[in-house]
Amino acid sequence: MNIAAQPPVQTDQTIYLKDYQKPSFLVDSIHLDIQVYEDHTIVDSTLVMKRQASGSLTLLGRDLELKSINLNGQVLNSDQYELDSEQLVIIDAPDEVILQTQVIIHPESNTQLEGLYKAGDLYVTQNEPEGFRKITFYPDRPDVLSVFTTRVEADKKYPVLLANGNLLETGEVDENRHFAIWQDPTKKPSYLFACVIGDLAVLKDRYTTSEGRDVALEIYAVEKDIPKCHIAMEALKHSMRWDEEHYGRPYDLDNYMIVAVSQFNMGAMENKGLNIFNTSCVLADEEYTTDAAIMRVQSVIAHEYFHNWTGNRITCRDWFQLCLKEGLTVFRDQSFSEDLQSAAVQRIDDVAVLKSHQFPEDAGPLSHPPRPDHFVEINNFYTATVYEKGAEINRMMATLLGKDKYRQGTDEYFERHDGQAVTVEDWVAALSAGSGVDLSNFLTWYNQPGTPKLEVNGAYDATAQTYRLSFKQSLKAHPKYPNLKAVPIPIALALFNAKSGEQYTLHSADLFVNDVKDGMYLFEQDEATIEFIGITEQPVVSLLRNFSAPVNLVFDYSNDDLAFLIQHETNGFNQWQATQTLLERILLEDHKADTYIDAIKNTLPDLVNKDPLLASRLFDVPSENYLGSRIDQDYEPELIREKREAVLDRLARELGSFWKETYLSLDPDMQKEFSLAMGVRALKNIMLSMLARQGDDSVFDLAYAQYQQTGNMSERLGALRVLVWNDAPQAQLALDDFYNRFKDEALSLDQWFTIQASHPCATAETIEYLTKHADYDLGTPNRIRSVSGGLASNPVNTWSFGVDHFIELAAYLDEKNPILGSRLLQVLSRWYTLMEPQRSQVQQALKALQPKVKSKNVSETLNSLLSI
Ligand code: B3K
Ligand code: ZN
Repeated sequence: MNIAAQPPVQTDQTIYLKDYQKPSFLVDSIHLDIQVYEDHTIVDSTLVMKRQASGSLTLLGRDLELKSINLNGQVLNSDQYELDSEQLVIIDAPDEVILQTQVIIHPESNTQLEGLYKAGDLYVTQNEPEGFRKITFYPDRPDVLSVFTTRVEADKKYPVLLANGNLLETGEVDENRHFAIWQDPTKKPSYLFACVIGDLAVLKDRYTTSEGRDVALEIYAVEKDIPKCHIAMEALKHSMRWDEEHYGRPYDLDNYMIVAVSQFNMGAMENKGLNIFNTSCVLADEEYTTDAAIMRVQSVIAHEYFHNWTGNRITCRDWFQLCLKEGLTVFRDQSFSEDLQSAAVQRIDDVAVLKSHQFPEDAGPLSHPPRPDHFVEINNFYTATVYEKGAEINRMMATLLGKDKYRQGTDEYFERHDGQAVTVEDWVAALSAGSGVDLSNFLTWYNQPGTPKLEVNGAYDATAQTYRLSFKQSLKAHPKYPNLKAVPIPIALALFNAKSGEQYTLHSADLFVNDVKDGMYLFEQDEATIEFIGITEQPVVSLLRNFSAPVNLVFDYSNDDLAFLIQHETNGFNQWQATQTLLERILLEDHKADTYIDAIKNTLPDLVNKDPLLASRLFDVPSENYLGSRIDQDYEPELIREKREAVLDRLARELGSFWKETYLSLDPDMQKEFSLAMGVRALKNIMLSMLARQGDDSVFDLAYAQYQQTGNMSERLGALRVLVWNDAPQAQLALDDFYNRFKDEALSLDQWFTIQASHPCATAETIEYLTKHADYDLGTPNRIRSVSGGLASNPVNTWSFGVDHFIELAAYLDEKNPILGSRLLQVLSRWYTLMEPQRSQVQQALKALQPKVKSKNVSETLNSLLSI
């Protein structure tokens, strides 16, 4: 039997949250038998199912060649089921069903990196959100949980055969082929199924949980990369301990495996007991990867591990609830990372990502609530809004509750819902019940798009010695989401005595009954006012300390107030925020740079020695992309570049000999902790680029010496960047040297591509040279991103020759890898803010792409981009 699937009848492809229905059948168990051959793979499956609601028995399947189908022991005739390219519907299914199917799939030609695919010589899976239906027919939705038993069979040239759970049996089929049988005792949804078949080496360790369970830890990678897996292994053990200590959650299986894959669409995947990772998120080594990459590895290892409880044991009822697991797990990994380095710097880095990615997303055509109420392609909703804004909502609730009540709330969530597929409402209800604090108002945050504008006014009455703050919140109207409501906004604040620099102890006036406890005010209405008494001198207010809510703050600070905060604020995050606010005024509103320069001069030289990591962030000047995202019309990227360059040049000039003296005095090897050494390395690289701005050519000798003498990738790359971006005489020599040193190290070589693609003066020819290079590979997302991401970091280039690059790439990837194609197209999402004629030119180019695209992924993104 060989049955060709018919295309489904085309209807509106939008799926709505309001249409959610319970699955009509549950799956008690699934037995999978996956036999891999070079030119095809055979998948046999046996599903034991029971009816739980009325409705047809529908199994989802895509790109499957159905070879046989058998229900309760009887072969089914073609009039007993309906098959199209998306699903298999069994007509008149009884209430208890044992369904056996055999299908043929083609991982060897699967370029979409979804389902089972071959990456080099390695077979791996990626099933979240809807990849499992490309492996076998199944009710592939997260609220169908089942016990999986998996037999994997392959040629012996693939010695490693992995699947989720415990290894039950291994054996030979014949002299060339072998098999392994795995069983996962925990019920799980199909998106968490994984298997891996290949020739890999392994790093092993063990961990004993707080319950005394002895867990075998294994990280699989190609042999030469095993030495780069130690940092990930340490991070894994650290995460396991951290989750026990902070959330009371021990690990539940006897093994935990991680596999490193070089061709992967995103960072990593939390498959139960068998995580699959992009090499970029598991391999970490000072010689080959940067400090930022090392920090990312640790946070992604933690993130995927934390999913074991927030995502796997308690999963999502449907994909609209994605932020339930992602928002919470990001908040958990951010908290973990705050313990690894300075908490203030971690917060700065997390907020910088939020403001540069999520805020613009939420202000443009791709805006959606953290929990959207409709989608066409769920893969398009793994967004900064779902992840980062989702994390902020959890952070706000956790901050408001405080440590103990938050823990009571999360304990209640795990107690109530372990083993279930739940909703955002379930989470907020459990957190409220456990803590005894009603948090139901926070649901509004999940259901509305847009970044709230928080307008605050301050008035000091010297005679009465009072300081009054008035608050107002508003949201931009959204065509698809009317009825926007006020949200609860926790505002952490402090008042400083402008004369002495001392912080006031806060007292609310009786007149206004307000709860400002521990420097936190919860603003829940459209408008409100609070007043403080006993304010003896003009105060400077510091608002949204630690970025206590994801809002756009509008407060009429004077530049002197901001300079004051740079110098006196004790909250490192708000100290950084003051530098950024001041710089935004200089760069976007043409304020003079003098106050900023003076504040930096007064603060930074001291801080460089006291807290090098924080000091390195206080030198941040908002990126051209971020500044562009603050402009809603007539945006001219060149103008922003000019202004930004002018401020940086001035900073370079005004601090004179400070740069060189500090550069020569800093030594990362003298630091006791990794995070301090990381700060010193970041500072040294800043100093180098400032020296280059000073026009002193001897900087290139310093940079070249740093490049050659170091064994550390952050130092080597920092130096290389200064040489290449300044077209130094040594630039080509260093680039060639870098290539020769690292040509067999894919992640390092990615950096070689990025540094050239992100050259501020890169041209269409630069990009052509890189994309035609022998090492460029359209089958490896990391390599594509190394060029496209580098190009995208320069808006001047992106909006000129970059437009064709992104449009051509989206057209190519539409068929080959639509998840990535859709993602890369989003780089053009702010086209409508450009000054004419650029605006119309990009619009025309996007419109011309419309008739060419076929995938739901790319077409949904393109339609949204053009709908503004
Ligand atoms: N849950 C996965 C993301 C899957 C993305 C599918 N397009 C990784 C993570 O967030 O942990
Ligand atoms: Zn996640």
